[in-house]
Amino acid sequence: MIPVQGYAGRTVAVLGLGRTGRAAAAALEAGGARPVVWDDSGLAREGAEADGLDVRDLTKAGGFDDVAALVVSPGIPHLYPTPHPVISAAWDAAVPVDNDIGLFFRSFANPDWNKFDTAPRVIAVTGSNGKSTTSALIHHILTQNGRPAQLAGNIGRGVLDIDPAHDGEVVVLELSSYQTDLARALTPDVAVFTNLSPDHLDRHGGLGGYFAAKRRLFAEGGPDRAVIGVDEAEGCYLANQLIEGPDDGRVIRISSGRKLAGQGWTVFARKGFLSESRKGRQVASIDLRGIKGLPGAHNHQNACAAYAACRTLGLGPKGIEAAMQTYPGLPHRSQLVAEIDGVAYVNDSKATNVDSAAKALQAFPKIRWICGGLQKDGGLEGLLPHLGHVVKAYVIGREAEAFARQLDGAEAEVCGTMEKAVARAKAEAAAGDVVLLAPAAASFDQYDNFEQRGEDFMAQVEAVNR
Ligand code: UMA
Ligand code: ADP
Repeated sequence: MIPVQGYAGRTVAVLGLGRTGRAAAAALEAGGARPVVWDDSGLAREGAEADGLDVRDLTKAGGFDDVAALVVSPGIPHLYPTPHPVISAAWDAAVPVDNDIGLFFRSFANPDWNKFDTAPRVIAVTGSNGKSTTSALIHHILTQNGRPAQLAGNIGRGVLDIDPAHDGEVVVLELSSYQTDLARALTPDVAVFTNLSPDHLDRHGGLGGYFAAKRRLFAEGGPDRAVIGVDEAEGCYLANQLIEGPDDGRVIRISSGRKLAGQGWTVFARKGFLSESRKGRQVASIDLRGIKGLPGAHNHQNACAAYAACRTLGLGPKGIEAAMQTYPGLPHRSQLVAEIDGVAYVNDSKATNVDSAAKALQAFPKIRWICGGLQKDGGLEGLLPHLGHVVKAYVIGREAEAFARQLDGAEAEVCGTMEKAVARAKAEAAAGDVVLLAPAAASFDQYDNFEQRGEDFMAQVEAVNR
């Protein structure tokens, strides 16, 4: 754990008692602060009390009287669609609101570092899609190349939960827009922006607010190096804002599909080949096509981002390539679950928005597509140009009929449940087909989360192939 610095002897309020809040409370205590905690769920409060935490009703008048700061979990709205009442109360009491990421950046360095040969570094990864894959891939490449590394953040581990850094260690943090928006300190050594497409718009008051939240990672005085995906206008704008001139090597532009020109430092992938250029000359290339853990152009974008981030730390192209070959992939992201009678079953349950599903639909040639769930703002129009590889759609979810009606140009069968969708897809699939779960929707209408949905898919695949 990283003991939180700066609050010794003071009371700090913690709102939300999931992974973030629990780790924050423990880290505050380790740094000598007195955490007082609150959660809207009675069950969470009972659990905290049983573990000896000091539960305080922060919604009551006077709840912030002796409080130095409020630490908020990312799942709790701090501004849109409406601020959580405890956050409004902190504002009224003029108590600074922060999150675990802000505390982390102010507490990570410690006096032990004076004895280190190599100062620890932090790589932070944000973007709409590909954050987890890019972060996990960077972590894998580093460890395979003998560099000590830890992985935390939105990928599932509270950042304050990691161990204090060793000599030369690299901490890889996946950061969501919820996390970058609220943090009062954001100072990674290397910051990565993968791409931008609409997601979580309700929490940011629209696309502009969503982009502004992610941009905070690159604010003035921020990273020494920035790795920026320039496949959308927002990335081009961001990269341009950071450079001092055409050959500014602090900014590495990356692309999947576009040959990047110019004198700067670039990494791009085209037709399955990654290419690195500096000062207008190619310095390395990698054939990505046979890498099992990174199928499709979207994963090639992630490969470019991870490659660039590792290059900033001085790793060589050959070592990076060798590590990519052994990248095992993450569950629920382009995960090959089974290959039976020439039919592949791929679990991409994490494709919860239109852009990520569209990318998955381009990664395989003949697709029996399981989709549907709780639709996000913005509709499904963004998917329609990418249905060319879909042999047939099998639609699940409570609103399956309405979802299916929007899939103009693809044959769609309303299945409702995963059980039926997998059974129907299996019955109709021929050798060479891919049965792909890439829902383009959130899972909450039928499941607790995307992981549970992916696990159901895997269980049904096993059941029909038994
Ligand atoms: N809570 C309230 N009031 C509310 C909402 C929630 O009291 O109005 C309480 C809940 O009762 C619960 C706690 O807050 O006890 C949960 O907090 P949380 O939702 O922030 O969950 P954590 O367990 O702390 O997990 C968070 C991230 N969750 C979200 O951003 C929603 C995890 O990302 C992250 O892995 C973890 O911190 C560690 O950093 C998950 C996620 O879904 C994977 N992220 C989104 C995404 O990837 O799309 C952004
Ligand atoms: P995040 O952590 O940003 O949600 P993940 O690596 O978990 O990203 O991938 C989420 C989903 O997005 C995957 O299921 C995959 O379909 C898709 N995806 C992965 N990388 C990219 C990318 N670079 N661009 C677009 N979609 C992607």
